[in-house]
Amino acid sequence: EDGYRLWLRYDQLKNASLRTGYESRLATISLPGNSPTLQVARKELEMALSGLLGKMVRIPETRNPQASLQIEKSSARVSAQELTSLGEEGFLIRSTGGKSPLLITANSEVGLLYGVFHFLRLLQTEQSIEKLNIKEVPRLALRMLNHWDNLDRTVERGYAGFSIWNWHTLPTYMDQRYIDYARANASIGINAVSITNVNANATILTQPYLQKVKALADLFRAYGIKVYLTARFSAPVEIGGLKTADPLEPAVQQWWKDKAREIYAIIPDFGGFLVKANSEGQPGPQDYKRTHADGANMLADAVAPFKGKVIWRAFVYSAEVPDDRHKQAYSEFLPLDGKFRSNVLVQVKNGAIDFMPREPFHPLFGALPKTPVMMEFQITQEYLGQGTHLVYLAPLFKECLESDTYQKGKGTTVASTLNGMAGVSNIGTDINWTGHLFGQANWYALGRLAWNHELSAEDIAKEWIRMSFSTDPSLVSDLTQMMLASREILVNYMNPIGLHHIMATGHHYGPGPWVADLNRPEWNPTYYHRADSIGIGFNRTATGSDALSQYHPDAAKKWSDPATCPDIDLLWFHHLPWNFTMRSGRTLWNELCYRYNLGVDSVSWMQTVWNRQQSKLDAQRFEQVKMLLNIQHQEAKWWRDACLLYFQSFSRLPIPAPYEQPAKSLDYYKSLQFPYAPGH
Ligand code: BDP
Repeated sequence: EDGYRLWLRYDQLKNASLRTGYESRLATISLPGNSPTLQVARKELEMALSGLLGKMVRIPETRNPQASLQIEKSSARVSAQELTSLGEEGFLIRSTGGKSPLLITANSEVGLLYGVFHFLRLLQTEQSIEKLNIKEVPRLALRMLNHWDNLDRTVERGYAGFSIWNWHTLPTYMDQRYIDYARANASIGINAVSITNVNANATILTQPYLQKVKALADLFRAYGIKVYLTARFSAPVEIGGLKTADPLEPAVQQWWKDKAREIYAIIPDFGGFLVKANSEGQPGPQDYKRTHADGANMLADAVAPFKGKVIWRAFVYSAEVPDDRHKQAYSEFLPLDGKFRSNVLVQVKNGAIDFMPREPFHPLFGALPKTPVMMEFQITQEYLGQGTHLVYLAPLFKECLESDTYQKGKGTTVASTLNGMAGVSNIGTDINWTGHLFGQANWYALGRLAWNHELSAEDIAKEWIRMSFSTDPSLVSDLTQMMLASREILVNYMNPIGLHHIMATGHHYGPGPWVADLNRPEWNPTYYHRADSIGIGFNRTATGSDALSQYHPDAAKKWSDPATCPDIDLLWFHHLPWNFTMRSGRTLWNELCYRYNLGVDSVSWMQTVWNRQQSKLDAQRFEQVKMLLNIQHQEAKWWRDACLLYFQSFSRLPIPAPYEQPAKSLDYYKSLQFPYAPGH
């Protein structure tokens, strides 16, 4: 068991009576047609049922009106009204019991494929299929993975090996991984993938590379997945021979129009461009004193005739250093609301800083009523223990999605303001795809939540565990508890009480709260925690940077006063004295000590939970996770000791007696170097 099969394992069901029940209910299957998508659906069903039922299952291409499972487009057994309500990608699974056939229907073939995967999930998780009436319609039209993969196959912030795209052997050699990748994505409803790094390389837009991209797009089409590319804003200069990339320059506009036509001639359903501009040194319209809207609209006009989209990222940096980086994207984009073409989506990270273990939601959500907005989550764990820590991210995703922006009155959740959702991929060439086995759950959760943000983190965890390991109730319950707690555990040992961005420089691996020598002030951890002899935290209220004013007053209210600000966000919004009294009755300093220690102890608890399920787990995956939990435990201690020692140099207070005292000196922790840690 190396984890390669992800959640699509299809081993024989252990419960014999359940198996027999399924077998008789699925004795004959009608799935007429042989289009690429239907062939994919048929093959998946054949493989899955053969595995789950432990006997060879073959499904003919012809219609069989007597079959016990009917899979058909726009079924006459369903009212026209009901069919309409399914939209383009929704599906219906219905069984009325008795001898009447089971039905999977949808308006499109991809909808049928989604229905098939959903149905298989029911079998994998051992649900009854006797009386089903399942109607699923995706909440968001655009459900996307963003790969930060470079053409040399390194992956920015990738911790699972190299890029799965082998640009050298494409387009002729089609790796089996591409197929399994598409299956996995289709099984959770991902319908778009951007395959290149946002720190873009214009070479991807040249003919030889477009032919390689075409090979992937041709394969992914059957799975309902559209391919997007990142567009380097300066491409007209770098590969087009122009002197400028000014978006208002007609020659530049024409270059992009020609490029779009060239791409669409090769990939007729090309999704469009994802763009990072004027951010962290990337070129952009501001290089020519134009706005983000000018840049986005130029590209939008180029792809519009082909129904393409432009996804423009709001993760920007201005040349001048802002008084608070928190305010940057909002200040830049708010005045542009209503100025973007209709085929532009603005992609906003979940929080205003950068994929921290915990961030309040980004103030742009709900603040751009005239602009379609997409969520950008990070699945790869850049700031969350990278490839070595077990952190289930659905609670983080949910916390943000359910936050109330109040922008259209109470209950305007972040989720309700979205037009799409993207996750920065954690996929690489590692045998189990994601490095840490539990990273698979984060890929899975992103897809499931993009499909339906109302699913609970717990239900998603349970599905994933049942499909990935087993349906044994004690195993499911233990692993679910561990997964649900894991994010808060990491927050405790890394960034408790609203602390953020105190990671080491560049690679962001391990603690570096002391770092103060980077070029831009807002790259330094000291900028974020602001520890001094009086206290710690970033004052973002009206008496500080006033980032709070970027939120709707009703959303900001609870944060504005330390007395009402939830503990989890306290030092995000306030600079408080070391002896400030917390809700727990502890002083702030003692609470910090408590949280860091709780984090470490909780990793021990995760180890206990994992170890006690050993007999129900296969040896290979058990050992792998066990070893990684050992690392996580060591690193949690490292975080605790390094941070407490450093903050102690300001608080001048003792680490209370019950807690383990740091093993080494602050200088020791500061001296640690990681020259080969995966970074940029
Ligand atoms: C930061 C990463 C950097 C990315 C950047 C981005 O450290 O590698 O290029 O985000 O989102 O989190 O563009």
